[in-house]
Amino acid sequence: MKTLTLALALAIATCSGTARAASHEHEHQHDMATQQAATTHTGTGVLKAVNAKDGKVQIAHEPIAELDWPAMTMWFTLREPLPKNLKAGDAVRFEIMQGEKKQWVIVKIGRK
Ligand SMILES: [Cu+2]
Repeated sequence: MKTLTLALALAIATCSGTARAASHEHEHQHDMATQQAATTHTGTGVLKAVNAKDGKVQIAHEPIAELDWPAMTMWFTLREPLPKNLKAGDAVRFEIMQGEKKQWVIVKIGRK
């Protein structure tokens, strides 16, 4: 586990350094082990709006105790395209993790 933690720390350090230097969209792909080691948080809420072009969704989410977040409506970045069966108005359950630029990224989303 120590090796994995070190690898993750190095990956994060490398990532943020590159992200700052590059003006274009950062396209580095993490390997599977890194993704699974990163902390995700689960939330539930209602899908309010979808911006497919920019890969973002607006969700009125319920409180997320782990993050000390109250209920609120906010935009999240999608790591992958939104599943085709989801649309505005649907109750959803989602998993988020903090991205390289500190934005919150949905790594998994589906109907609640
Ligand atoms: Cu929020």
